[in-house]
Amino acid sequence: MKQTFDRNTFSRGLLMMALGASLVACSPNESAESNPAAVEASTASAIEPASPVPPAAEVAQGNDEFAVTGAWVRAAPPGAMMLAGYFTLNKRQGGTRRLVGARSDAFGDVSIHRSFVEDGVSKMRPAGALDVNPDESLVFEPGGLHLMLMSPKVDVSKGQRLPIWLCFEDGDDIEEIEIEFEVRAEAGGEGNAG
Ligand SMILES: [Cu+2]
Repeated sequence: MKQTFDRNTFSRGLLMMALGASLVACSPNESAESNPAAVEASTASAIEPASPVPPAAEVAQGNDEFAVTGAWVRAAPPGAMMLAGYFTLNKRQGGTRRLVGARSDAFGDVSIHRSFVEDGVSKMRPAGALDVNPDESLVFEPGGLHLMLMSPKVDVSKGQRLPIWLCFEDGDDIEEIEIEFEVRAEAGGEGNAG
């Protein structure tokens, strides 16, 4: 199977950095107001790492344990039988859990794939179960991990929202978490003409 390969890796990396920075920025700095020097230092450090990326107004989906941001499906021409979904998954609390699959009534089949380049040709294969570790982002992005979405049963044109369930190992059970994916031309979303 062939696919077009696009390199958003750099900008996605910046986004991850920004997400990381925003998490750190949540802790209040109580000493800043009473100490002018501290204000200056904290302002400088707050601006520097975040500046390449506009502030993400995006609300995380998921539950108390898993946070999912940037969930989107790449828009495809009418009649396309193969689409791809992307998102960033973070562990909010608790230890390592395994992402074992995904499913959706909107598609005939959903699986987790990983793209790679071999002899200059972009290929992909099933990724198997993936560990989700605390303090680590599991990033599904063009050219890397993706949800392989086969045989759409619903309208998958731009602007549509599709429910996809992420399946996590939970002892002998599977815990399923519903995530809403937006169909977009490219990552970035609102205001991005693509
Ligand atoms: Cu694939």
